[in-house]
Amino acid sequence: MLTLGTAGQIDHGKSSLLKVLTSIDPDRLPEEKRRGMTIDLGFVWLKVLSGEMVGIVDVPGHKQFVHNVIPGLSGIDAALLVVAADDGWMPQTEEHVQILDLLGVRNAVVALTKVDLIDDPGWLDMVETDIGERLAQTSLRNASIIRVSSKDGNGIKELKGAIDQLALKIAPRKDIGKPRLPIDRVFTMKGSGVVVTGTLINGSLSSGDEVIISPSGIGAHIRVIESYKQQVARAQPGSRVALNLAGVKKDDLKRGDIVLATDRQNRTSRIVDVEIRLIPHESLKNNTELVVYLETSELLAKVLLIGSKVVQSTMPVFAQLRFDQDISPHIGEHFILRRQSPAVTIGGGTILDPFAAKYKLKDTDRAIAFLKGRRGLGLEELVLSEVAKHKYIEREELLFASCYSQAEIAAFAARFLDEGRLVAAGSYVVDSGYWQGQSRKILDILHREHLANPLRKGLPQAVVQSYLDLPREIFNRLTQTLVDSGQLIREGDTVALTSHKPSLTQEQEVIVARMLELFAKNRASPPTAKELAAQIPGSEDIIRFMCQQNMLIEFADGVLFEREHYEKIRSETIKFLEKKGQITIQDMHSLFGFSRKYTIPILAQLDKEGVTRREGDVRVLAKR
Ligand SMILES: Nc1nc2c(ncn2[C@@H]2O[C@H](COP(=O)(O)OP(=O)(O)O)[C@@H](O)[C@H]2O)c(=O)[nH]1
Ligand SMILES: [Mg+2]
Repeated sequence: MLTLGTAGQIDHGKSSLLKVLTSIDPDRLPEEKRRGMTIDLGFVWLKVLSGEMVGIVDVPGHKQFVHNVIPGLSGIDAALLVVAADDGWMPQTEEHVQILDLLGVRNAVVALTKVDLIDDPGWLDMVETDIGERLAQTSLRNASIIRVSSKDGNGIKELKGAIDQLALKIAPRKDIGKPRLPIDRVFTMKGSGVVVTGTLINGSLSSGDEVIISPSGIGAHIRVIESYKQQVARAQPGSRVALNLAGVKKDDLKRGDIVLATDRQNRTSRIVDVEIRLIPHESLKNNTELVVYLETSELLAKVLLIGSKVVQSTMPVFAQLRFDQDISPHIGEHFILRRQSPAVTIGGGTILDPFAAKYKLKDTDRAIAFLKGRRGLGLEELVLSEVAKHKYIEREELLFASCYSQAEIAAFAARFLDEGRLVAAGSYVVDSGYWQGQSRKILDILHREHLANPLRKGLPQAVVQSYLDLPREIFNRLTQTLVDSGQLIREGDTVALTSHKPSLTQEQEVIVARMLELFAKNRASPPTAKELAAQIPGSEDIIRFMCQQNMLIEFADGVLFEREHYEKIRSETIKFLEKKGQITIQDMHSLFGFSRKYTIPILAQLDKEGVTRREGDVRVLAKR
């Protein structure tokens, strides 16, 4: 499936040529018939040698209608440039060729029309030479020139042959599974409702599909698809299609909107980083508002030059387009820049970052480095720079708005994961530099924590995570990696540096000795955490440390016991139970001298440990 577009000066015979080539009149509007000129886009089609259908978009050649030309030429595979033999190269030939060049159209055939009007073969040679020289500077430099007359049919067969050859040469449009139909016409048809037309790219659409209109996000249903006046179940990328849509009104749709297969494709943006190139003898000042033709839409945007104040040559420069409305842009899309008044084409460019942040002067170097890497649109650079830009990104989201399929993108990501240039963390891919930075940050946070609180075991993971602002999946993967590599230890939900050994200072050792003395002196009523805190400032950390070191054990309500003492109580309690079968709070009091304040937490602890079991007011041995 292939789409051609005509180009060239008004009255050079574009529409007549298509009529002879295809037997279809591309001029359909009553006004076009009356004035004998093309005003808006026309569409015809042709079967080529391979049996394939080739759609042809006919564009108006009058200067006044360039705003209709560009939407027609964006999305074409090849150009049919028409130059009248009597006039030769004219201003609109020039402007259309510039547009084709800026849109990156490389395939073309030139029809030198109206040769029936010229008797002097020398003249024809001269015009051909002129055309060849002018095209030599453009993307159309390889186009062949065919002399034709729509009046007497001379050369039409040769032209058809050239189109056959072109169709064989051009690689079929890629199906990347993300169909886009930039709408170039909207109309209603009696009995079937709203119809939109355009050149389908990047994927296929089927009748019955639910679709999304961008940028509005309105949903619609494809009732019928026609391609070259034939009803088809499925339309292939590269073909001209007309969709009969249900569920939308004509007023909801306009040229420039895009039919997308999924809501996910409708990621909108207003700030886009691009590379632009001016046509010769044009200049552009920073912060100029221009008309941007992107796919089939006509938009206004402020153009901010990145790293320069003015452009005065045809050397490409980086820029930021700030649109006054939402668009759903794609990496690699071409666009045309025109002035508002006078309405002239001054250049064009390619989208390099569809979701850019507002450019600030201080970011210039970084922005230029980033865009330089992307200008070739190579997937390798795009993947790496995209992950670097986001630091981490969900795999599914990676370069979704690009001219590549998700499978192609995933294959590159997988390679970089293997090579360690990216890191996988759950559903995310993470830039390896960022990953290492975050690892260092975790180690640093813990290092500082251990310095500040040498007695503490470490920090709860949640606290460390709160310093980092990372998705849980990535944080968990990061800490796990640090644990696996032996840099971190994890106990419960606490993490610490492996090198960290909580230890006491000399003064703290004195405090510990004092505390142990208090425990030894008060066997039946050991001091609680609260009581210790009141007597000994700074005892909280020491108590926690002593618990961690198994010197103390803490029960409910801050009741503390020396570990050895508690273990003795436990074994004596078990002995008592083995003899008596049950134990009461009174028994505990007579055995150890404990008041309820101690007995209840101790019995609760024994229950918890599975030593005892409560039965009414008494404890019995738990069955083991
Ligand atoms: N003698 C002659 N006249 C032609 C030829 N092709 C087109 N014309 C005439 O040129 C005029 C403009 O043609 P049209 O196809 O509308 O040009 P367009 O503006 O480029 O689409 C019409 O009057 C056509 O009849 C040709 O090959 N020979
Ligand atoms: Mg015409």
